[in-house]
This record gives sequence, C-alpha cells and structure tokens, in this order.
Amino acid sequence: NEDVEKLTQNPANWATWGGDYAGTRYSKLSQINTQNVKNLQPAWSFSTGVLRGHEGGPLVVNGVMFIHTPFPNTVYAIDQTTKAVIWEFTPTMDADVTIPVMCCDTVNRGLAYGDGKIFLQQSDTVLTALDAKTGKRVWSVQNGDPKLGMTNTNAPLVVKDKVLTGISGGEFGVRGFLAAYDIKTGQLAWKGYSMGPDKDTLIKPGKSTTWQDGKVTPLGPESSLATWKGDQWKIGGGTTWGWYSYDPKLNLVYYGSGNPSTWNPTQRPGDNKWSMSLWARDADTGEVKWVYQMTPHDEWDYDGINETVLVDQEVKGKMHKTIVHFDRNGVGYTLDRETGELLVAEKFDKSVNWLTHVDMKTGRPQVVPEFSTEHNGEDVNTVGTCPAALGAKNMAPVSYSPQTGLFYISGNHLCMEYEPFEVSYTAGQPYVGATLSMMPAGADVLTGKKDDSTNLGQFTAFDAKTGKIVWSNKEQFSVWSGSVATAGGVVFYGTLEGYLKAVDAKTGKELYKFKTPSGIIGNVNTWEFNGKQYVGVLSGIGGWAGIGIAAGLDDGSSSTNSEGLGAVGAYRSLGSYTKLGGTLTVFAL
Ligand code: PQQ
Repeated sequence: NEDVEKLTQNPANWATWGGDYAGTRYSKLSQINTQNVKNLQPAWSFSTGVLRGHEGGPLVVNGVMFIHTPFPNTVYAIDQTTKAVIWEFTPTMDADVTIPVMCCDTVNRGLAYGDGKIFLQQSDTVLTALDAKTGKRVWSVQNGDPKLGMTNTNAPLVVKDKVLTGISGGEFGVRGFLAAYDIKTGQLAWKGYSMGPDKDTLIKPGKSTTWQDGKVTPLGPESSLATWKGDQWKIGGGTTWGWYSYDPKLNLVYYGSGNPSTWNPTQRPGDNKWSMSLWARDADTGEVKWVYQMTPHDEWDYDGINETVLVDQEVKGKMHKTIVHFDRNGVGYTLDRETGELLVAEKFDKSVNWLTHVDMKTGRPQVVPEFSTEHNGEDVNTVGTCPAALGAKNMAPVSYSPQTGLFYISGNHLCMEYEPFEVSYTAGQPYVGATLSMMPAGADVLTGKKDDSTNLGQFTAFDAKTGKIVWSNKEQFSVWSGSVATAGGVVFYGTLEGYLKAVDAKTGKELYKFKTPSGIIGNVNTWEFNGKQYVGVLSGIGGWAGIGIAAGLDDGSSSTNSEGLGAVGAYRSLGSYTKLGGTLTVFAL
C-alpha cells in the first residue's frame, strides 16, 4: 500500500506494528541520543481503563495517536496537543464465548492503519475497519468461530488493497491460516492454511519450494498431507498469531506458523507440515513462494510465529535480501528471503539444549534424545529441557539497527519439565495434552555453562550475518516487551517489573530507566510531534508470563505450580514488583 509505505518512510509517524513493512522497529529519529537519554522524562500518560495484559503499542499517523486495549478491545484516537480523546470505539463481544478460548491472557497486539481506516482485529475473531477520522465502523467480517476455539490476538497488516490477519487457537486444535481481506469491502481475497491439501495451503507443487538436500527444492504434490496420520491435519494447529511483514519489491508477505496440536507428540506421528514454519506468500494471490519448517514434529510447543525482519545483509561474502527470525526454539535463522535458501542457523542463547545444532544441508534440528518428549514417552516427565515451552524468546518483536548491524532480542531464560499425556479432541475445548512446569535456566547465555544464576530473561544483541551473540544483559524476569532501536544510538525496551529502559546500542550499557505503573509486555514505539521526539509504551502486566497476576491464578501453593501452563510457578515473585493496570506512558526530553 503506497500510502502506508510513504507514512512509514517519515519517522514522525509510527504507522505499522514494526514501524515499517520490513519489521525492523528502527527509527531514524536522533533527538534522543546516548548522551542525553539520561534526561528523559515522562511527558504525559493515559489510563486505558482495562486491567489485563497490554501488548502492541501506540500508532501515530499524521499527528494522531491510536491506542487499543486487550479484551474488550477499545480503540482510542487521541489528540496529541490537547491529549483529548477524539473518538473511541468498543466492539460488542460475547465475553463468555471468547475469553475461555484465549490461551494466554486476553491480549491484543495492536492496530493497523491504511486507506484512511484503522483495522481492529477483535478477540472474538471479527475484523473491523473503522474510519480513522470519526471512529465509525465501515465494515466488519467474521474471520473465525470462537465456539470452535478460534480467537485473535494478532495485529493486522495492510498490504496493497488488502488487510492480512491470522488466527489463534493452537491449544484448541484450530487449523491455522493467513487470510487477506479487501480493505474497501472486507471481502475475503485469499486464505492460505498452514496444513492440509495443496488447494488449502496454496502450495503449487513443482513451483513452490523448500530448503532440502542443501538446495532450494521444488515441493512435490501434497507435501503437508503426507506428514500427518489420517485427517489429523484438520485439527492440526499451526496457528498464525504473530506478526506479518512485507517486501513491496518482491511482493511477498512473510510470517511464521505455530505449534501442531496436540502438545502430546506421540499422538501425531510425522513431521506435521507445515506447522512451525516460515512462509513467503505472493501478496496478491497467497500462492506460496517458499516454506521452511524449523521444528519438524514439535515435542515442546516451540511455536514458530515470532516476527520476521527483512533486511539486506552480506553473508559469507555475498549480499542477500535476507529474512531474519529468532525462533521460540532458541535458534536465530537467516535465510535469503527471495529464494528461501538457509544461510545461518545458530543459537541465540547457549543454554538451549534440546538440539545440538541445525544441519545446514537438511535444515533439520539435530534433536538430543534425552530431551525428546516423544522418545521418553507418554506419561513420562522429561526434565531439564531448555528453553521452556514459552521459548528462548516469545512474541515480543526484536529491533534492528542499520548503524550497528545488530538485532536486539527480548529473551527468556528458562528450562522446563514436560509430561505429555493422551488427550481426545472436543471442538472448542482445550486440546493441550501435556503438563508443564518451568524454572530458571541456571546457565550462562554466552557459553551455556551451568551456573547459579536465577535470572529468567535477558536482552541480547545478535549478529545475524554470523550467528554470534555480541552482548547480553541479564534481566530478573523474561523480557516480554518489543524493543525499538533509534538513530540516536539508543535501544529501548520494557521489563515485566514495569521499567522502561534505554541502553547503548553498541555496548548494552544501561543509560536510563523509569518505573511505569505496571509490568510492560507492550512494544516501545517512537515518533515526532511538533519537532519533538517522543517514546511511548503501554504498560499492563499479563500475557503468558504474567498470566498468574492477570488471571488471578496463583493460589500460593508450590513453587513448581503448573497452573497457567507452567507460568504461574516460574513467575510467582513477579507479584512483589507489579500489579494490574493499563497505562500509556509517553516520554520526552
Ligand atoms: N500468547 C502469548 C502472550 O501474549 O504472552 C504467549 C503465547 C501466546 C504463547 O506462548 C503461545 O504459544 C500462544 N499460542 C497460541 C496458539 O497456538 O494459537 C496463541 C497465542 C495468542 O494468541 O496469544 C499464544
């Protein structure tokens, strides 16, 4: 979409979740720099009136700010001069049908702008287009059925004359897809499923490719069906609840698909393609250009949905249009985004132990049998697997600075116990099939050597050209907030205790911190208004890591409490640092 592209080229705006179509989360603004960031002050704040986990971040388009809340998904347009609400919109949704099928808090990752409209992907799967000037609904379309376990948490993305959205529900046996709707009418233009027959996945045998035998190889017919038993693919997961990026020159959209359902691997023999995969699809037709599966036959819930960042880099002496992806499974992948050639695959946290390495020829992880939950079997507790199910990194998007050539990763540092059990499918009911608990990794990020560290997270700078960690700062809790890198040489991120932090992009040195009213799981965004650079973030504890506080699950019993799919026990002490509450805090010099 030319309008969106133009808006994102002007750093006064923050017009897409990633700041640009490439998802770099880099701002050319430099008024706030490494020297003066210590003088940063909160400029104003705004309470959203909602208590649960606040993901995503403010959009700023031509001076107007748009913010959103978790369920009930209220949208506010705010005048930055008066700080007055220009309009607000709250959709009508059935809480009793929607909230019970949201796996990991009632989060929403944000809005999209395009064609004079704000696109809101509601929790109940309804996709709504609002007039950006008035907040009046232009159209709505039903994207899924909550009665079948479908919900939505993702931010949409406007590409050309379409708006892209996905689906959540991997813990309910939902079959994932990416859908494109017409921005004017809401009519479905195409829908590409993560699994099933080629006519559903929009894979063109002989033309769509994958990485195999050390080369880009055309896919044969029915490449997904062959990797499932019977018709299990119909409830196979591979949902698409993360972030989508777009390369206007190649006209390709990129994203990742999530875990295969159920979490019990013994019940679903085969590679379960194309769950856990990176996808490149034609923006006009949805046809698959290439697809690459990172974690075949998942045994740990390492959803492959994390963001894809599109930057051009020299790898092994050759320039490539690359796609960079830091997966839940602990591996940072660099591929050629035009061809799908696998270039680099290295761990971005060396405590990761479920694989020795990725075989660059087959593209497959070399699994350590000790940590194979299938090898150990149903009703057997596999202990000491790192990372934990919530990954070496969860959904909080990375940032990239062209000044340093580095990626900045919001990371987790936990291991887990995982016990799969037999589960049967009932539409609309949880289809998890594993009991989990999670604990600190107790190992060094840079070496993987065991130590007595208790930190649950870190913020890491990584070189995706070489696959090397450059620096890493320990954090007491997981970093569940998306970062932003700026031309001022500063990188900003939030912490679960609620600090907004600024660090030096080159060294990681902490330059500033401020405690916001609640834990931060939102993305830090930056923009300019009346000649001044602002930094803004939503705080409001929740998400999977904060589910104990957000949903009030903690009964205070044992430190390995498996409630909240293992998160309650691991993050128990978070309650001593932060409490519920949604607030936007805006900072300036
Ligand atoms: N959501 C969060 C969060 O917002 O903190 C964390 C997770 C989700 C996960 O770790 C998941 O595995 C997950 N899985 C699905 C799915 O499989 O459909 C959906 C979601 C979601 O929509 O929030 C999460």
